[in-house]
Amino acid sequence: MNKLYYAPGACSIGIHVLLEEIGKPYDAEAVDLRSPPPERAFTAINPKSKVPTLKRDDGSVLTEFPAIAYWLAVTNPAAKLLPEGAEAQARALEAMDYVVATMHMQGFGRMFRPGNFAPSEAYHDAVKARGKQIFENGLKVMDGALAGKDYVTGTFSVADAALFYVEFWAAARMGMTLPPNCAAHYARMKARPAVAAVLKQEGFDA
Ligand SMILES: N[C@@H](CCC(=O)N[C@@H](CS)C(=O)NCC(=O)O)C(=O)O
Repeated sequence: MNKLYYAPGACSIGIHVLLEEIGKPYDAEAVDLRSPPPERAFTAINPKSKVPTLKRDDGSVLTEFPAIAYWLAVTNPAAKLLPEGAEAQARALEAMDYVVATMHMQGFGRMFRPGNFAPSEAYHDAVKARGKQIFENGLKVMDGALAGKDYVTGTFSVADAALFYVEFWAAARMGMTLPPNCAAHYARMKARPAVAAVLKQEGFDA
């Protein structure tokens, strides 16, 4: 059985949603990210000490959100986690990469861990402000991508699971107002039984 290592409310929530959408049994173990990586037992499983981490049936470990999402999609075709056709699939991967690499790592990364970008505290407010700018611009880009559509590529895909986790951070954790198409997408995602189940499992109100 696949086993997801996650932290409640972390980016791993997107992979948790995909596992629920697939509907096959899986294990999930919460990891405490508060201690420094060398002190985490979990570091022995994933030397990067990051969630999401997926330990698969054969014991091998897969890391990085886009790689896990892609692998789950191609190994579970019945769940239709990728749209049909090369163009739509490329668009799903494009959106997922933008969410993870830019909105999360460059945007939220600056807001939550300014010390990773500038050792001197004197620059931390400026780093956080730049992170917020990157994140808000990301929301604008994704709002445009959603225009006239229920999901990023029209039908639900891995891209929506990625977009959901940054929408969740923005709306539920930071109290930000989402632009209209993202707000509708976030509501639509929360109405999916898989998303409601994951929010409950991770200890959040749906
Ligand atoms: N590039 C990684 C990012 C994963 C990541 O940054 N995860 C965060 C939680 S949202 C984490 O595990 N942080 C723990 C730490 O930095 O010590 C991915 O795509 O999976």
